[in-house]
Parts: sequence; C-alpha cells; structure tokens
Amino acid sequence: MSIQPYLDTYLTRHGGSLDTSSDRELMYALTAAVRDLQKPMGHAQGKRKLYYFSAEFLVGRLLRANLINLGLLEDVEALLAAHGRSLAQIEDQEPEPSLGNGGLGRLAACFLDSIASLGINGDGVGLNYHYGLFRQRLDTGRQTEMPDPWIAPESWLLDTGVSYPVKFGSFSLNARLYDLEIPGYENGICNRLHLFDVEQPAPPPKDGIQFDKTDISHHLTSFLYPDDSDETGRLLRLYQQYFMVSAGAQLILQELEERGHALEELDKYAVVHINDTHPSMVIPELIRLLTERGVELERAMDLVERTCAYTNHTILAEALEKWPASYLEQVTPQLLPFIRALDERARKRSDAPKLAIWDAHDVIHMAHMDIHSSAKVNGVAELHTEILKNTELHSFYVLYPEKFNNKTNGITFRRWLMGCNPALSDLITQAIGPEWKRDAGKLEGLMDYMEDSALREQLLSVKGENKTKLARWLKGRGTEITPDSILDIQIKRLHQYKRQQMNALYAIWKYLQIKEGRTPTRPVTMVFGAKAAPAYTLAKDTIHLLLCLSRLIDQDPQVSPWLKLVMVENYNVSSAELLVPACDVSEQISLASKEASGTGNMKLMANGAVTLGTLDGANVEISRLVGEENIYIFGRSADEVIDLYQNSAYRSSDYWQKPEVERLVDFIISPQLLTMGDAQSLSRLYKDFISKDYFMALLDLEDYIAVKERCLTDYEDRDAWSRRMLVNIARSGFFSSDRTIAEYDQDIWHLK
Ligand code: 26Q
Repeated sequence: MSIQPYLDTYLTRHGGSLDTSSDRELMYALTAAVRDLQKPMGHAQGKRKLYYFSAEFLVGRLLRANLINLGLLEDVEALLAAHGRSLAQIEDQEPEPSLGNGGLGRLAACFLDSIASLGINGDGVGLNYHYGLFRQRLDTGRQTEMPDPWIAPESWLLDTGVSYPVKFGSFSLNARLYDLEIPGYENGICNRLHLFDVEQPAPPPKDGIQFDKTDISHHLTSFLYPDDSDETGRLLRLYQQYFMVSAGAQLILQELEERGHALEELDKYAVVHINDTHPSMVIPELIRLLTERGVELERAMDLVERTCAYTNHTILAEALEKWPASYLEQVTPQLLPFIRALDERARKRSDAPKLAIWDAHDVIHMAHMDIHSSAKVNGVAELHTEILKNTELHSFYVLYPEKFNNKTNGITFRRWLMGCNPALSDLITQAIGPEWKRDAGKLEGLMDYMEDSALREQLLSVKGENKTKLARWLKGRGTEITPDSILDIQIKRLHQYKRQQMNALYAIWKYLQIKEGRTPTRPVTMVFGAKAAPAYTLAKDTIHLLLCLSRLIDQDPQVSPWLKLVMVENYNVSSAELLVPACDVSEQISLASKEASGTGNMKLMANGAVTLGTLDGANVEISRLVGEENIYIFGRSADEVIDLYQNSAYRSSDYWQKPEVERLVDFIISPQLLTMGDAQSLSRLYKDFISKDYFMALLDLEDYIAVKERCLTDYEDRDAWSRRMLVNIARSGFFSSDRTIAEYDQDIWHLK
C-alpha cells in the first residue's frame, strides 16, 4: 500500500507540490490521501456486532495515528524528509476534534482503536459537536471559554448522505450521519465512528460560548455539555441525548434487517454498549422501535436487556444522571410509557424504593434503568468495581450479582507510546524487539535489562530529550522552563476530588521553604493542565489560585531559580502527547475512593514517569504491579475515607488548626497573594478549605508533602531512579486497551 498516488492526485488537483505547498496545505493533502486510501478498506466481520454508544469520543489528531495503524508512518516521514518537510510540523496544523472532555471520552477513543486492531466487528455511535467542549483561555488570570471549531475544509469526516428522522415532543429533526474511519493496526481493517449531526448547524456563536439554547434545530450539535445551570441548558442536553440514541437505534435495526435477521433476533446479532448514563435512553428507544414494528412489549424488554451492557465511570452522586419526568414529557413524550413499563418490570424483581427507575418524586434514574435493563454492568478498575458492589450500588449487586464485573481501563500504546514517544519506542524495540507493538504484555521483557546500565542511561537521556522538546514548545507559547529541573505534572480535568488544590498548597509550602533559605538540590517545575466546567465556581477559583501562584513565583528572584509553576492553556490530547513523554513525576492524588480509574496515570507510567499518588482507582493496580519501591503512595485508604463520609466524621477545621497546615491555607488570603489576584475568588477558596473541604485535601496534606519530598530527593539517585522508570515501563503492558477490549469481548460482548 502506498500513499503516493493519492497524495499526487490531490496535490496536482490543487496545484501544489511537496516542495511548494504550505504545511497547512500538506496537512489537507495528507488528510485527503489517507481518507481516500481508507475508503475501500473492509470492515471487521462477525455474527454479532457491537455498537458502542458514547456522548464523547476524544479521538485526538488523526493523521499520525492513522498512518501508524496503516503501517505508513515511516514511508510518509521519509517521503516528506526527501523534500525537506517534517510530519511533526505538518501535523501541528491539524485541528484536534474536540469531541470529549476527559477520561471517559478518551477511553472511548482508545477502545475504538483496540476494537479495530483486534478485528472486532464494532462501531462507535456519537454526536458531531462543531465547537467541542470549549477552547480554554487563561490570558486574563482566569479561565474564559471560547468555541473550539475543528471541522476544517479538508476533514476526516465522511458525509454518508444518510439521515434518520428523530421525533421530539413538538417538532422533528433529521439526524445526518457522518463517519470517521477507524483503521486497525496493520490488519487492513477499517471500522467506523458514526457521528450524527443536524442538517443545518449554526455558525460559531459570537459571544464566547453563549448561544440561544432554545434554538435546538441549529444548535443541537454545537457544544458538548452546554451549560446546564439553567433549564434550557438541561433540556438541550436531553435533546442531544435522544437525538443520538434514536438515530443510533434506527441504524442498528436497519443493519439488522439488511443482514436478513428478524427483529426477535436482535440479541443474537447486536450488542449495545452504554458508556455511562448519557446514552441510556437507547434502552426505551429500542423497545419503542421494536414494539412499533410489531414485537410484543415483554419480549422487546427481554431482548433489549440481553442486548445492552452498561459501564459506570463514577461514584460521584452528582454525575449519576437523573431527569425529572416532566423534562422527558416535553422532549420525548413517546418514551414515557416504555420507561413506565421498565419501572414496573423492575418493581416485580424488587420493590425497594431506592432501586426504582421512576421514583415517587417523578424523577427518572438513568443508572437504575441501565442496571435493570442490561445483561452486564461493569466498573472501570478493581477498587471502583468493589466500591460499586459493596457501597454505592450494593442493593443492585444483591439483586443481580451475576451482572456485575470489573474491566480495568486501558490505553492504546499505539498513540500513547509509539505515536507520542518515538525515541522511547525505538529504545524499547532495540532491546526487546518489535513484538511489544502488537502485544504490550511483551514489555515485561524489559525487566531482563535491569542490570543493563547502558540501557538505563539511554532511558534517562530519552527522557531528557523529551523534556527539552517540551521546553521548546512551551517557549513558543511564552513560558521558559529548565529542562534540567524535575518535571512534576498533574494533567486532568479540574475537579475538587482530583485535588489540584492540594497540589497548590504544596506549591505554597515549597515557596515558603525557599523563602526561608531551604533551597532544593535541583529546581522543580510543577506543570498543570486542566479545564474547569464553565459553571464550576470552585474549580475556576482553583485555576485562578494556580495562575496567581505562578506569577508570584516568577516575580520572586529568590524563588524563581528553584521553583516554577506552569499552567498549560487549553490542555487537550495534542498537548498531552507532548507532556506525557516528558514527565518525571506523575501526580495521581485524588481522594481515595473518588477516582473511578484514571487513565492518564497509565499513559504517564508507560512513558517512564513515576507515580506519586493515593491508593485510588487504577493506582491500586499500578502499585501492585510495580511494587512499593517503584511508586510513591500517601494518604488515607478508600475504606478510611468511606468511613469518614458514612459517619460524617471529617472536620476540615480540625486539620486547619495544625500550625503547619494553617500557615499554608492562610497564605491564600495573604497580602502577597491578594496583590496578584481577585480577593473574592481567593477568599471563596480559602473559606471552602477551612469550613468544608468536602474532598478532604487537608486530611492528606502533610503526608502528601512528606512523600513528595522523599520522591524529589530520591530523584537525585539517577541510577535508582532509572530502575524505577524501567520497572514502570515494563509493567505498564497490562494497561493496554487491547487487553481491556479482549476482556470485554470475552465476558460481555462475545463477538469473536
Ligand atoms: C453529568 C451530568 C450533567 C452534565 C455532565 C455530566 C457528566 C459529564 C462527563 C458526567 C461525567 C462525565 C465524565 C466522566 C469521566 O470522564 N469519568 C472518568 O472516566 C474515566 C474512564 O473510565 C476514568 O478513568 C476516570 O476515573 C473517570 O473520572
């Protein structure tokens, strides 16, 4: 397979060439060439087909990823180099599809890559948001949000020309189907991500991300998670969800019939995976469509229960979706009789009120509907699944023990090692050969090189090169860092449970230490990348605090040679691909029990970062795999935290009263800091720390500081540190999404 003819055709048609076209034109040319080359490729085959429904697919840039999977990366790099061009520069012009917000969306993208790579018959189903989540700006000392348009003149989207009618309470819309092709890794297969869109999408709003949320027909696919702090926003979310699942359900039944199967055989030929509760309405919608076409109601409910599977990604109560029945009455009244029927059916199995789908207050509980009406329910890491079974969803577990299972998350090593860290990939291949690229479990072979000091030296120097590369990129954006410093990185959505605010208190501690003359052996660079939900005040205040600290440190000549705090603007997949290979210390510091899994932790580990974290989510499994000498664990356990909540026993003021803690918290409203920023914002954060601190940052603070200091000191023994890096890389193979997907198939989907 060669890309050259496709590329030549495009360039000739557009009057360009590899020598004369701009990087952007070449990006368009390569996009079109790869797209054309993929078009005739075959879809994975199989008796049963998976439809993976998700409100988010955070796919990232696609050029490099697709070239890797098509086996064309090296050829294209060589071809470009022969004309003095570089793929890295060209791909920098590629806009990143902004179709997700974080872990759940990126997981869905890794899963599609693994599904195609394992040759599994499965497609994704989602929405084509034109302006994404939002583009984050930090130039005013706080976060502001802008539209993030990504659909360029030459995009990866294929217009299928197909559309499905979707009926709402008072009007109808057509859902037009666009496809993104998802090639498998060197197997000639191309699956699809189906993205539904309105027929007349609105142009980008002029006033930031504000738009008329009642103009559903034009704005339904404008943004992912439109501001839901008012009712029009919440209704719009519901319109989005129903639009996605109704079109998706029609597509499933159409494909079933096209393959010549009867509707009664749905469960034999289709699996519907529900990624968190956002697509849950696919359950009543499928039942509605089946009965409309003549299947008897009880039979339809049975069929759908055997067809669906649900993944839970959170134990946070506020993220478990509940909808007032009145909202559904307005948006999608045709579903209510079917939800009522599902509720009555569930009540025959258990009449406990807390298991109800439709409760006494006329609220509909999506997760409850998913559990009653799916064949399988899974959590995303061992600890998370145990917590679901023993606490959050305990009554459901008692009712349906056989439905519950764990599927520890994973990442695609094609993007998160081969794609983003070619130098490390080459080093690994030199040592153990290329088989790890097909089977990440083979990375374990690196353990045999523990005494190979030359290899470990190279590991350190590759890390150094990646840090230099990051430093160059940051410099282009106006920030200077010392590549020689320790890179301590926390990259993830901003949320109190993830405890960026605790890391900020560490920055204050370090700042004060240096002011007192206790300089570290080596400078430390603390890097944050995080977007806050637009209406999440305390999260935005935390960003403000970080930006204030960053300025305070920069302006202090006594401190700035030793400490730097960088907040990367608009953190996304593309910036993650630069940050992950460069990281020394991976901050995974959520309050134990709250982070369902985490997947950044896996990416950083695979790239030779050492984890500093709590025993939460998949950190528990990382810790078991690498052993306690190769990870820095601190803080209370999930059991202790759950006890504290159950007994309402945590008082943040008890911890604030400790002089060491008080000094750090009070610094937030000190004159020094107040001159840097906004008093209202800083004092709101301060008050939250001392009077609430719902996610218990002060509880773990002292232990965190002590363990972080030990970690930074240990970094100086470069020989011992390189051993830690090697163990982390070698043991990361378990977290391949190929392993995760093979388990989903084995235990849930049964497709192969
Ligand atoms: C809910 C209601 C209203 C508006 C928005 C939402 C909403 C939106 C997004 C709720 C949840 C999400 C996203 C959740 C998410 O990303 N969860 C992460 O999933 C990862 C993959 O399983 C895990 O690794 C992370 O631990 C988990 O936080």
